[in-house]
Amino acid sequence: MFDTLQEKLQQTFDRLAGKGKLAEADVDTAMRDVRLALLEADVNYKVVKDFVARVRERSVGAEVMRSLSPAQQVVKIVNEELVALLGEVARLDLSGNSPHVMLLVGLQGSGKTTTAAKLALQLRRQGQRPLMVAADTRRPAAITQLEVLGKQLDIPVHSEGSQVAPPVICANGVQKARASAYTAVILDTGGRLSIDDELMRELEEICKRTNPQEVLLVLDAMTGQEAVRVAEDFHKRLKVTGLILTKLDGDARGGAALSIRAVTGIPIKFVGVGEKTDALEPFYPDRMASRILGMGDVLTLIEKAQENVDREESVKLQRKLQENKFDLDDFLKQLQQIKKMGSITHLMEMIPGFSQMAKEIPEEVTDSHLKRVEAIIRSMNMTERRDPNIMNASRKRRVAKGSGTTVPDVNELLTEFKQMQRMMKQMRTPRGMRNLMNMFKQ
Ligand SMILES: Nc1nc2c(ncn2[C@@H]2O[C@H](COP(=O)(O)OP(=O)(O)OP(=O)(O)O)[C@@H](O)[C@H]2O)c(=O)[nH]1
Ligand SMILES: [Mg+2]
Repeated sequence: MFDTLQEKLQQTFDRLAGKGKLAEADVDTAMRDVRLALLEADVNYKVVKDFVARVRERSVGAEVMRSLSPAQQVVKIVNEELVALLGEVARLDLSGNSPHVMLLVGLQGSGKTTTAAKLALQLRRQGQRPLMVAADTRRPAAITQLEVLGKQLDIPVHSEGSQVAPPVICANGVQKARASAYTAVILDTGGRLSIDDELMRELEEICKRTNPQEVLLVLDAMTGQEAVRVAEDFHKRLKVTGLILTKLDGDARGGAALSIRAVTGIPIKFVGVGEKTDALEPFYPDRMASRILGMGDVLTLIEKAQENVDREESVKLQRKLQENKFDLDDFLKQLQQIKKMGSITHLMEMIPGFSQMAKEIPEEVTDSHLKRVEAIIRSMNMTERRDPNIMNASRKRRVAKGSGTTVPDVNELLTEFKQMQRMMKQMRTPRGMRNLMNMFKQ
């Protein structure tokens, strides 16, 4: 999902990450790249223009936070603006008396019938009793398609063949729902290759007869700006209450998702992420933004760091790393900062590439391991912490006793620390860091 855009933005941020301080010129270059990336992703021209202007203004004037590097701040601002662009969390309106009538509309092949089934399944999982209505009488196989899905999910379908007019079928469906205590009715309507007057009149008639609580416009995300135009046209004739963007799983660009809310003002309520009936997700702007930025939950991580890590302290640490003077006492300080941020496994889960690994390590293991490490370092005196090479047999025995561990435990820590020092050397360059990450990914 959104692979191309993600890659482009990542490159932009990588270039920024090399900079200690951001000059206005750096921000300008970065914003030019962001602008290009968004335009290539087929985001609406005006939306891009406003977006970049907002990010630029905030980045240049941003008050410098102690805990974030300037580049991280730009990422944070881009993220916040993406979330704002994507809109708010908007749920289905299930208030008032049942049955709640949901009308699905959209062009041919956009995913209405599939989405009707997906939606019915979600509603049932929420404790509703859904009824689906087959009101697409134009395409011969359309009714069967919905009936097959209904059987598969064990959700009833109301149909009357293809000779009855769709508004009548819909009205009867709602009537039946009322009589049989169904709590939600999902109306699957026919699509057209393009919007025409006949289709619109039919849909208006259905609205008049069934008074739907939700008019959900189903759009194929892969059609990009075309989807945005379709949404505007539908909205002129019907009061669309929400959008469902389908085929996001195949959408490498993301143009529709990023523009549609800003251009039409209609909230995205669900996204379709696959052909299976459970591949429908409620839409969360914040999660979508982090997906676009390709950062797992790195942003949450940045926020945590912002709360807990003193930037001056980390600059000092960085200098030590560069001069290769990182010792066990620094290590202890690092551990304490990490501890302040929460459990290590939880932190790892938020870093892309590490999340899989984190799942494989039971939490008790890492956290109890950390406690032991901390106890051992605390039992060492400052000279030992600064130069672990002086640790001989008797010193090791003393430390093991003081920390309630064993000599093999102490040995293990000293070996680990040596390995870590070696790794740190590699991490001093961005390239080394990337190699290291790739190593973990494999
Ligand atoms: N990958 C993927 N495919 C989807 C998604 N939603 C729908 N599809 C596929 O898109 C195709 C068209 O879906 P339909 O549900 O038949 O579309 P429709 O809007 O009902 O089409 P008409 O009834 O002809 O107007 C089918 O092959 C679906 O499996 C999705 O979220 N992801
Ligand atoms: Mg259909």
